[in-house]
Amino acid sequence: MASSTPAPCPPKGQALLEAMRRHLFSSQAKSASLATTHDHYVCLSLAVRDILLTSWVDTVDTYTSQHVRTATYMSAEYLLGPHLENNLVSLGLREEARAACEALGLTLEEMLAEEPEPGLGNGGLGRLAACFQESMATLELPAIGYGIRYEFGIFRQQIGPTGQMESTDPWLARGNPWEVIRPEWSYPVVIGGQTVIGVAYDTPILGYGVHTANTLRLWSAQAPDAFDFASFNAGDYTRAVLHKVQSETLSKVLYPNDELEQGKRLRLSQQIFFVSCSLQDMFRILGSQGIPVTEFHRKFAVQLNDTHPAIAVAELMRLLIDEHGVDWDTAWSITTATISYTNHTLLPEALEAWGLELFQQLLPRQLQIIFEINARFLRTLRIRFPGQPDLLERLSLIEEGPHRKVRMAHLAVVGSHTVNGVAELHSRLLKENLFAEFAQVWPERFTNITNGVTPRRWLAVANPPLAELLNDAIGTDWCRHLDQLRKLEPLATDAAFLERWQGVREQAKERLAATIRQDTGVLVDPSSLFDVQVKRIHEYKRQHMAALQVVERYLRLRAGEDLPPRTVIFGGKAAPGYAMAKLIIRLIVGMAEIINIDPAMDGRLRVIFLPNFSVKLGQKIYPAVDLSEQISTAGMEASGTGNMKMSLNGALTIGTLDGANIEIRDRVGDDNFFLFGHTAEQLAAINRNGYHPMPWLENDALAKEAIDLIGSGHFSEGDRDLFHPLLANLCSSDPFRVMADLGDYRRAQNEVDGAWCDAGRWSMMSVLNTARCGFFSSDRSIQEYAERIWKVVPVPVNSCSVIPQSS
Ligand code: KOT
Repeated sequence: MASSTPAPCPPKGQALLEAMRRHLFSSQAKSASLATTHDHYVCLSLAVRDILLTSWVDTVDTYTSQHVRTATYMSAEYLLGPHLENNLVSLGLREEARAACEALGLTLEEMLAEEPEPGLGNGGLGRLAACFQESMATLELPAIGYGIRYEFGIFRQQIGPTGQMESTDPWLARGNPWEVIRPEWSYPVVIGGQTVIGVAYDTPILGYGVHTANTLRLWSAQAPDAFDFASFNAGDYTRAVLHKVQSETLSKVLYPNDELEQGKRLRLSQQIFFVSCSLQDMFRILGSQGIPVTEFHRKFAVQLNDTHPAIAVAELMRLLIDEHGVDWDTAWSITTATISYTNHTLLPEALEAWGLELFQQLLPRQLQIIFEINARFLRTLRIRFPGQPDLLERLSLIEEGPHRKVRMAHLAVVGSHTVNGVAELHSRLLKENLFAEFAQVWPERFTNITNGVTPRRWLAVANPPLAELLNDAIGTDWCRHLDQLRKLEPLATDAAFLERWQGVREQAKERLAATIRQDTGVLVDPSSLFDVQVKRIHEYKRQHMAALQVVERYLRLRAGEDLPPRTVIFGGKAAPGYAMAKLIIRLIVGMAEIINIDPAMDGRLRVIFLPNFSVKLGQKIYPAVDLSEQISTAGMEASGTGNMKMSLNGALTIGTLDGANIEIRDRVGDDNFFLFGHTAEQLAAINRNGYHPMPWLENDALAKEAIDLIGSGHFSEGDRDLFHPLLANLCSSDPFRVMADLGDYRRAQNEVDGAWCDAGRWSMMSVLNTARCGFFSSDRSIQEYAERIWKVVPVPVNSCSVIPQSS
């Protein structure tokens, strides 16, 4: 531990310091001489928690005494990221905490580095849920987040010579100072005839600069009776603990598939487990406030985060009818008045459909209810659309055929009053394709709410130098009202401001360069163009197209072309069973190995694969991005949210007309966005005529050369077979239309090179990206959900704890 003269501590810092010392004794049971860095992290977290507890308790009291209408968000995933710094920023105590740490001879950075992040999500969907929780608290909306307390979150990724290697994420191994167990709020769930108990673990979600601290309630599975004494007494110890082990497996691990459904028994069990606990908890709250169950829909709005919690439709019906004695018709009006559903993908492989046999085994009563819902639904359809049996079959909740299945998306649509997509294009395609016929039946049910990201974590926490520059230039309001960033526009041509802007960007890039060196051993030049694609590895996101572009650049540099220096940075996890995605990682790693040591590159090209992309790592990366790669096949990325984080932090986007890219470009202006590629409509037309990549490839000598170089084993130590599956796929079916877009992608990349050479112009474009991105705040998204879907209004919390103004 560093020893230094204690810095003078401001009063609130002094209070934190005293609380840390107290917790070292009372919570960690240690003397200062034995305390580890982790002990100090825990003490600081507990000291911060002590401060926010007042708000948390007061928030619950306010909501309870005022019988407020409450939004509940049901999500199988929450990709929260670390809590400590976010809470410090929300409380306006970051500098005070820094001083307190320094008084103990520590640094705040050391403390922050100790926090394991709760990685309870795969990617965009889980991260969105986390941004939404924070925005709901900041907007002072009564809300509860419900989910699963996975003991192991998303796997940790290491990168070796053979690509991705996975290991477990025991994020709870050293305890979790941010949660409170509530054993008094436990509920039984019957799955496959066996009862499992869900126990509530609560985490406070603090709003920024307000007294609201909402609750994220995650369920942990427990066996009802830990021990089967009959078996134990009969000498069969293994059998005695079997049920306990089986039960607790339920919340053991997060499924690591992003946008791929595997139809596993445990997965369906996880879904009913957390959905049933959450709904039972809502009934408990109703009861405790003396509200009749027939008022359920007036007390609660339930938002389904994709179809993972769609079983809620049947489970709410079951609880109303079987447990609370409500008749079918009343139960159905309550259910459909309560539930709404957000769709996050059009990819067919992500659509959940559970085999009837499995469903029958695990959830026979819920299946019976689904059949009844379906029978009544089909009856109304038959009356409205007589003589159209095909239509009925297509809309049915049950997929017919040799393996009959329950279609969870259909259950969600039928059981909801509102269905939304997450960006304009996505919502339109939902209505035109996936749910076209549902949209004819219920046109008013479908709407769009474009995603957003929280400016607190993704600007104030991730990029303090930029936050400070903004505070100086336009005041501090932007953090709660991101539209205020507009005030930056006139400064985009102010030389003195641009110089400070450049300084902020350089700092971020130097910081990332240091991380890259630490994590990969590679030295990169912070003055080079940082070209970044970080997200889950998926063929539709086309990391392989970016990789091809890098190989082309390598060939051009070797041929003596003069191109401005670039550092191309990739990061992201591949689902462990997704061979093609893993092969793409392997290609990037293979390229990096050769290119980074090639003297012919003369520092003009570096390729980096940053291992274990996470919220924590994202906080270091997003502020340092010059060029944001958003290159999915048009029509495939529902929205994207990394695109927003990068643009908000001053990156320029190279992207297709896909997801929220379209809306980003509309706002930042087409001069400040590098557009390329076919539109979704153009691709649909190409598909109708029969797509083949060869004609595109035959006219493209550079692409051919790049593919040949990869095929020659240049990036795989002479192994010509390794990348064959990837290359053969690109040259035969090319399902994601890489070849159709590659030429235009190259043209746009050349434009990027040209623009980068005019540093002044680039800076101006960078400022305009930040200035015009205020729309993409998750506060705006949540405001729309609250007003248009949930009909939930802000309820300010008056607390006796003092919230200092923004830091
Ligand atoms: C995963 C499994 C089933 C259904 C959907 C998914 C899914 C979708 N997981 N992540 N997404 C992403 O969600 C983000 C938030 O809406 C979007 O920005 C992104 O485009 C989706 O790919």
